[in-house]
Order: sequence, then structure tokens, then C-alpha cells
Amino acid sequence: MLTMKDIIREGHPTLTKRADAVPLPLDADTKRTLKAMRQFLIDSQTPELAEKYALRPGVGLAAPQIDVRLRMLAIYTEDELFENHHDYLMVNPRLKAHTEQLTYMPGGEGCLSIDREVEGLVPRYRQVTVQTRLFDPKTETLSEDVTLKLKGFVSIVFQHELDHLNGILFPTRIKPTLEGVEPVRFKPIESEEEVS
Ligand code: K1U
Ligand code: NI
Repeated sequence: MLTMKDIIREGHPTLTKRADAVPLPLDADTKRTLKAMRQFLIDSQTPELAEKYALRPGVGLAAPQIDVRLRMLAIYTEDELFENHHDYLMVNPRLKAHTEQLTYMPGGEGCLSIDREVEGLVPRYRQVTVQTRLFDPKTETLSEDVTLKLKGFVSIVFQHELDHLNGILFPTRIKPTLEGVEPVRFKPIESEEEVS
């Protein structure tokens, strides 16, 4: 089981290096790592496990964050409207196209590898087209190249994780203001909705 002890932090040299392409076919060790990355996200979003093991909740994780210098990443999250679940283990992902339009996280971004509050907004493309192989954790098989269109929050998560594969941490992308750029709008959680 991966815990916060396995996640390297700001200052570690791996976090500022470009990761290498994943050699194919996948070896057993790489398959184990991919499954463990996805399981970490699931555990971190399970309140009892997050509390028991002191896990910070995460919706994305890139292999360099566990000191594996390979181009692979996990995403496990709902979109901002809680309409679709996104569960990906991407191997050698490439950004093929993106909108001109930008967006950003209204409260700024966080990172499991950064243990401090970082103020400021991070401009991200509103929609991206990604070409990638997908690893299926159940059958332990790798797909051929697929093309994914990701928008809004999931697009931001992908761009944050792709940055990790390229040795970039979000504080280097911060802008004090973003004029004319719309933030991602999250559907309010019903219990937190205003009544009047
Ligand atoms: O890569 C990482 O360090 C994980 C990070 C990715 C990220 C996604 C989107 C914006 C910024 C950074 C996180 O998962 S931060 C946690 C988070 O955004 C979240 C966690 C649980 C529920 C909803 C959001
Ligand atoms: Ni991060």
C-alpha cells in the first residue's frame, strides 16, 4: 500500500526532471506500480482509510511523485458536475491539441508533493485532446493508443499530472490574476447549498 511516506516532496531532484518513456511491453514491476498508484487515490478518497493512514486526498498522481521516473499517471475523480467518473491509468500520454480558451481552479491548485499553501491562480487549457495507452488494472492489459477529450476539472488534473512528467511544479505557473478567464464551476454539494 502506498502512503504519504512514499510521496516525495518539493526539493527532491526527481520532481524537476523530465521522466522517461515507459518501455513496452509493461514489466510486472511497472504493472504493480500502476495499480498501486490508482489504489492510493481510492484509499485517499475513502475517509476511514484516509484518517487511519493520514492520507491527503488526491484525484491524480504521477509516477515521479513516488520517485519512479517514468511517463505514467493515474486519475481517479468525478467531473465538476458529478456527472461522469474518470478512472485512468495513462502510459506515455501525449497532449495532441488544446483549446485557446483557458480556465483555472477557483481556489488555486494543491499538490501532494507540496506541503505548503501556495496562493495564486494557474492558467490551464479548458479542453485538451490526449493520445495515450490505457492500463486496465483488472485484466492487467494495455490498450492500443486511444484519444481522450478532457474538459474542465479533469482537463486541469491531467495538465497538472503531465507537468509532473515534465518536471514542472504548479508554483512556477502561478499568475496573480487571470483577466477574462473563466474558472471551473463546481456543482455545489447539496448539504453546503445556500437555502435562501
Ligand atoms: O498531483 C498531485 O499532487 C495531486 C493533485 C492534483 C491536482 C488536481 C487538480 C488541481 C490541482 C492539483 C491533487 O489531487 S490535489 C487534491 C484535489 O484537488 C482534490 C482531492 C479530493 C477531492 C477533490 C479534489
Ligand atoms: Ni502535484
